[in-house]
Amino acid sequence: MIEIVDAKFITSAPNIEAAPETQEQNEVVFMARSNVGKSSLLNALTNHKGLAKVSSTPGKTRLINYFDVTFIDRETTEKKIAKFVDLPGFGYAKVSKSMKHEWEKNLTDYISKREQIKLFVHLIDCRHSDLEIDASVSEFLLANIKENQVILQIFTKIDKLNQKEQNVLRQKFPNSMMVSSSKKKGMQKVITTIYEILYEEDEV
Ligand SMILES: Nc1nc2c(ncn2[C@@H]2O[C@H](COP(=O)(O)OP(=O)(O)O)[C@@H](O)[C@H]2O)c(=O)[nH]1
Ligand SMILES: [Mg+2]
Repeated sequence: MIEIVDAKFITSAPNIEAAPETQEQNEVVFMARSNVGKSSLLNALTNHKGLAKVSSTPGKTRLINYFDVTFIDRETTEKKIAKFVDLPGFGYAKVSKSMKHEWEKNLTDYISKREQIKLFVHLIDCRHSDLEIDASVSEFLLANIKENQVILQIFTKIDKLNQKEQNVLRQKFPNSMMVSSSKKKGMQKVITTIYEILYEEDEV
């Protein structure tokens, strides 16, 4: 079994130029519209309540936040380090137009140019699976992704859907995952999947 045994905040950066200079391609980038549950998921995955501050004010965080995360394989007791990157929420309305532009450029720059990224985790609120903004994010990712990078789509707040609604969503998006951070559902599967994408690519 794969577990996350340690997670700690490293630093924040306003843009790609200020991002940490690292060698490995071990960044897992979490991206979502504001309020989709990104901070809650980061906290739940790392079992660390205050890691990413769960903010009630949409779009409050405008910095790229870095966390060092330690995985352990319980069978071999081998540990591996990754960086979880909390990108600012997109589609945030309460800023001026010019600021919004500047800010979106920072995000798109980061996504398209940061070579340390291995995995893009795109979070979508399960109750709003057809929003234009998420479609354009998916499109942008597909257009800009490099050969050895991976996209993982995860629906959040799955506790808000009944079983039938969950099944419909699962059929519609068979390659996506579903989680509930508040009910701690789907965490193990997400952790294992991230681990496999980061470290077991050669064995597939
Ligand atoms: N029902 C439910 N609510 C959630 C879940 N995850 C987050 N929330 C709530 O959604 C709101 C936004 O969560 P947050 O993690 O701050 O979203 P972020 O803006 O994407 O970082 C908060 O009120 C959370 O309590 C979940 O799995 N289920
Ligand atoms: Mg947040």
